Amino acid sequence: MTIALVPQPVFCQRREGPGCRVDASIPIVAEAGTRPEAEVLANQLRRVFGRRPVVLNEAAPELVAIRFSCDENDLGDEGYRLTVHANGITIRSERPAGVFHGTQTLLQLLPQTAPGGAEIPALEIEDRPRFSWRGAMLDPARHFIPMDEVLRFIDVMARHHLNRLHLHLTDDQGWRIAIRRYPLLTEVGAWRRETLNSIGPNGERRYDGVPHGGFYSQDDIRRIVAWAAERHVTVIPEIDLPGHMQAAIAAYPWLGNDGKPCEVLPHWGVNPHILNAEERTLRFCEDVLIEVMELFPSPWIHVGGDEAVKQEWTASPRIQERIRELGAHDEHGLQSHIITRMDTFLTARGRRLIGWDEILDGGLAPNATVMSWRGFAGGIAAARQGHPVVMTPTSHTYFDYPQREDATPEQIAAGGVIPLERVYAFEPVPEDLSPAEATLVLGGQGQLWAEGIPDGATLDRQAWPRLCALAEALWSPRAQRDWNDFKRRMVIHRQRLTALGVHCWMPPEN
Ligand code: TNX
Repeated sequence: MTIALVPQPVFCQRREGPGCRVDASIPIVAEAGTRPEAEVLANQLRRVFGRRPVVLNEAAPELVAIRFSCDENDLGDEGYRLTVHANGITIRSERPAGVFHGTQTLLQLLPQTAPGGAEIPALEIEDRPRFSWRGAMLDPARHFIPMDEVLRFIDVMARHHLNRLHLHLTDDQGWRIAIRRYPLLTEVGAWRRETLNSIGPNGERRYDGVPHGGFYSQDDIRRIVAWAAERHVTVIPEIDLPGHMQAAIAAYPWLGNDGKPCEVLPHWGVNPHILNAEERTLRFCEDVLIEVMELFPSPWIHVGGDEAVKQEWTASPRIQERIRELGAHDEHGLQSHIITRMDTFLTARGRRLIGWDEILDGGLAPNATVMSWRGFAGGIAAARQGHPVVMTPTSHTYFDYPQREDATPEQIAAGGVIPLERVYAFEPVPEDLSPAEATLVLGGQGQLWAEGIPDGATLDRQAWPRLCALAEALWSPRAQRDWNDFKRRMVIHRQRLTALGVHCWMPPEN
């Protein structure tokens, strides 16, 4: 049997002697504290063996079993030691997250289906991540993503030790999270009349004439968060403000600058509508964040801050007066004032604000974490000011861009091609950072902006296998990265993805 793990563990060595035969009769013995991980593994093994192994709290030492323990002290929050020998399989860690990562590696050592059981060779793996933020971003705002797709996506993420799911829940084209206090956000804001589907020869926009929409109820959100938590994935919600808010302004025109009704936007691109800065509007943002915090236990709450076009603010006498009232100097100062107010609000409630790198403009809020998307420069600037950073540059992590050189000209125009090899070469820590500044780089994340992703199969082809390459860039030691070896492992790994129902795209030469 060829061992082909993605991401590549820190240390993996085969041992002399017989391996371990595993079938549905092998019990999982979960020490106190690891029962939830055992239940998830038992369910996943049901798919392999056709029958679910039993989960026990303890068992005689001579019983051949899959054993979990959490009493190591040198593996960090997420590390694990996985040993396979004739007498059984052990996964040891410091914490349940480590045990979970061990189970996901174990699944990669088994065939996708083996009703009669399978043999795993004797081996030893010791593993821990290089970065703590190994993320993916989904954009249900542009095209709604049904619940089962989100849950399945989390499963495949977890299989690669990815541990942060950023949900871009609101944008001009749709508001996707129910907020009790403002029901029109979803009654109105979750639905658009139609969607742009092409540009005509004279540059005219063509629409499909088909209404589009959907949203997650608060119960749906709780289900996503719980499903992710069982897989040690933290879900980071994003409420994008003060720009990218047209769906909310369509629902509540008093949030905007001209008070006139507008519609949920049916096309793409950077759009001039922006929130006003009245006290009532800032309270609206805080009210929304209160319900968001009730639903998402994540330490980080994302408030967007990107592409907030200031022309409505410049043109509005009322906003100019407001800038003076708040002592904000100019429009950038006003943006900074709004973000800093949200920062204070979140910090007082024990959370941390995170935003796109435009939150640097006009001065960074004191507790902010920055997602650096316009290259690495924003991340470097933030780290130099002592702020944590997640690297999300368009050059390596925009998986809405095509991955093949033969993409259509429109697709390429959207931002250029990002082939698998480029993702594999992604290095989140820029060389110009000092070692102390480098520790502020939490990791990186792949973005699946969904203007061009109308369904699950397209989502899969944009996401996979690039997220496999990203997972390895973020998990495995830098010195171990080896593109040719990765390509070889991917030939096998791709079959696993296919068996999981993932529409994985691979370059023709592979
Ligand atoms: C820029 S990245 C955006 C998104 C678009 C994306 C398309 C960022 C913070 N804003 O609104 O969907 O480009 O690639």
